[in-house]
Amino acid sequence: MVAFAIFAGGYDVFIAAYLFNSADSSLNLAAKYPSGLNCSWITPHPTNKSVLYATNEDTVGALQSFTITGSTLSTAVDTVPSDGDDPAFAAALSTGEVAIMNYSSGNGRIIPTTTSPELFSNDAPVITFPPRPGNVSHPHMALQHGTEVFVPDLPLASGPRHIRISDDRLYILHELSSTLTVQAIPAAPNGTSTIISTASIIPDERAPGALWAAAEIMIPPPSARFPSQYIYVSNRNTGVQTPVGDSVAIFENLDQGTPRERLQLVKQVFTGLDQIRGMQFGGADNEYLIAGGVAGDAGVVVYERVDGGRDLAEVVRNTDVPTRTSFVWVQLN
Ligand SMILES: *[C@@H]1O[C@H](CO)[C@@H](O)[C@H](O)[C@H]1NC(C)=O
Ligand SMILES: *[C@@H]1O[C@H](CO)[C@@H](O)[C@H](O)[C@H]1NC(C)=O
Ligand SMILES: *[C@@H]1O[C@H](CO)[C@@H](O)[C@H](O)[C@H]1NC(C)=O
Ligand SMILES: *[C@@H]1O[C@H](CO)[C@@H](O)[C@H](O)[C@H]1NC(C)=O
Ligand SMILES: CC(=O)N[C@H]1CO[C@H](CO)[C@@H](O)[C@@H]1O
Repeated sequence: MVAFAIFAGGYDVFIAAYLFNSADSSLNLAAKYPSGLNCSWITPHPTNKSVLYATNEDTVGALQSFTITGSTLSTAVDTVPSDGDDPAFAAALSTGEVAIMNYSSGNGRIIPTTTSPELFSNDAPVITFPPRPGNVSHPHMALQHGTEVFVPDLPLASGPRHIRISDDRLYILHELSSTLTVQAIPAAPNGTSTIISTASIIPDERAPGALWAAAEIMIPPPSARFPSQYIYVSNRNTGVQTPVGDSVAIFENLDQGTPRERLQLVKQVFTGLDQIRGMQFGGADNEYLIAGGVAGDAGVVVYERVDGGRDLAEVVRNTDVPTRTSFVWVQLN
């Protein structure tokens, strides 16, 4: 038996804790732990699994820290302002700092921690990103790559939203065009690289009245159990929803490093969820995926990767909390 606690943030005033047991495929809501308003993004410390960070996605946002003991969560240990509006993302860096990006005010902070990872220093400067003509910058994520932090900025035509780096490649999921692209990692400090391949992530079975806005990208590393690498991206239909809900699209990058390198769709897995903003892999081999919608009332669903990772099989659903937007897995035994 393998048991997990799965913490889940969302647009509310609590972090939900679910217990997932793989032996009997059960997923139960265990508790709702109080947080600041709209803890839409939660993320673990990179090495200390008992420390959790959460954003407060609000006008004048904040970053909060919590400690995890088993499957329980503390009240907020520390809270520091993000010095901007609507931080929709935070990432703990290997340096002990926590990057938080203010989606609506085009700025962010890289906040140091002090004597322990849940205590913040409030003296970090505000980083303001260059505004686009007639618009504000919309920094949507922060991803550490060595000594650099990459920040996708949404207002460009295609709307880069979330990114992943794997095997010398930068994969970008574009919200406004609902496309996935792959390119070489640009050289530091201000390099650029050309896009090698672009693929639409929108399913062929298009709902009339759909408005697509891609959200999350995950690339679990290959393992003995899943030797081939696949790219999992989430669709969000922000228009008229249908009963089949949004899909997770599974891609592979074929013939990497050759002139024939290209992204290829493997499968569209329909979830019944409404706008999958966040999803996260869990388990020793990243064999499980939990996803939730930011709208509707479909709750959260755990999938198992099957067919070597080329497909997802539903394990269990829980609708106790109608919407959730980000997840952190903790293995309990
Ligand atoms: C934060 O929560 C409040 C109350 O639920 C809501 O009115 C507001 O729109 C939320 N903010 C965002 C950015 O969703
Ligand atoms: C993780 O952080 C907690 C809270 O600061 C601390 O008590 C614990 O010793 C840390 N664990 C490790 C392995 O550093
Ligand atoms: C600013 O960017 C956002 C996100 O890309 C877009 O929805 C909005 O229409 C843009 N506003 C203007 C004035 O271009
Ligand atoms: C990189 O670009 C930023 C923003 O334009 C600029 O402030 C910085 O000086 C550049 N760094 C180098 C080393 O060129
Ligand atoms: C500290 C800081 O830069 N705050 C800015 C946050 O964003 C708002 C606009 O939404 C600016 O007015 C603040 O100056």
